[in-house]
Amino acid sequence: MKACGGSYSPEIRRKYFISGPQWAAAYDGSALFHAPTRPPIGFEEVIRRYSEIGIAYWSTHDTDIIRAEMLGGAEQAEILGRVKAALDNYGVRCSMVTAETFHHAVWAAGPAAESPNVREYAKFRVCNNVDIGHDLGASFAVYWPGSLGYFVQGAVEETDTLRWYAEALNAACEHDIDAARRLGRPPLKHCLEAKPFEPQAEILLPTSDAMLAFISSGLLTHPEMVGLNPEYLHELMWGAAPRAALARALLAGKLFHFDINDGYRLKHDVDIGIGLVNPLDWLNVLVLLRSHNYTGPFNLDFKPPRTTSASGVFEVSFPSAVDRFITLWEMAGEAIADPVIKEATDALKAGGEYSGDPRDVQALTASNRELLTLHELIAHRLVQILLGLHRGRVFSIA
Ligand code: XLS
Ligand code: MG
Ligand code: MG
Repeated sequence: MKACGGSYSPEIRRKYFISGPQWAAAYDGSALFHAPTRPPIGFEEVIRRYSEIGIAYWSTHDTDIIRAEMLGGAEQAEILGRVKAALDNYGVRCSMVTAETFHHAVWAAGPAAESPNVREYAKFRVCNNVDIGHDLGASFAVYWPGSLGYFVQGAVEETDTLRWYAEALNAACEHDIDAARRLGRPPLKHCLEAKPFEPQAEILLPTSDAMLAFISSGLLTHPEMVGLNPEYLHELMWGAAPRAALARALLAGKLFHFDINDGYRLKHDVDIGIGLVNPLDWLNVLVLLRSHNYTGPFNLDFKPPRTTSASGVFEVSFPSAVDRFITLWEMAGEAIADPVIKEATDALKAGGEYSGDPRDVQALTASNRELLTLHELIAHRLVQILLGLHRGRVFSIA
């Protein structure tokens, strides 16, 4: 890392609303066909290492820190006490909590299963998650309904399942309204996170757009409390342009939280660190978010590769991901202020000079013909900014 250079100090890193998930640092390398490659690690160590790196915020699933059997009991209070002590001790803040409704065997038929008892349990879990969030000082609750779907067709009735899922979210929002009032805190921002496939074969809310429709379907009692936590790769996985998906969320006023990572189109959820696969697309995503004053968290929801060692997770994975984010964010600022891009964009917006018959299609086309070459010029300029060519970086050719 020293030889690579270009890293930012922890003080600089702390200026950004970047959060490190408990589960990302604790990912041991296991997968369907893969045994773990790293030993387990607890929250105290993760919070300490995040603090050293300069990751100012921490996020967690309920079951990342509290075993399912202990949730809501005396052990929960004891563990949360230790979490708060670690956060205080290392100067890290909890930004987001999320209820795990996909891993445990109880969710075999999902959080909105046919069984009323399982659905009651799901309500307990999301309400308890709200309590954990307030206790830890979080501002966001995330819901990833990855188990809301099926493997085999015909047994699951989609409209019932979606109604039942809405009931759990309604319970969480109503519980939150009471909790917030009681505690004198603002209610949490409740964020839905879509993924098009995995772990179910077919998912009932597979994209951020499907979730926007669900939020305004009339099924939610508090749609104003519910927004999105898009994940960069989850949009790419179904073949979307992540930037366009984010733009639709921005227009709806629902871009609350953002999971950042990278990967490949139409593949499984490889959760690679931000900017290692699609740095140009990432630059463009951040140009959009900066221009629209997005102020929510950037949550490092990636998985340190199985080839990275336990110390490499904190020596390489996290600091390098944070630093690529900061560099791309600052480059996005450069792109927004770039005089060439600005002049080209202004010219495009002014349109070709033409004052003849407004329905003369030939003349209208001709008046914009030269101007539209600027699209490609802008794209070239963005690549120049990404590669440093705009600052005079050149290669001498023998
Ligand atoms: C899984 C999701 C998950 C959520 C939180 O693919 O990204 O990690 O972000 O449950
Ligand atoms: Mg995620
Ligand atoms: Mg993912």
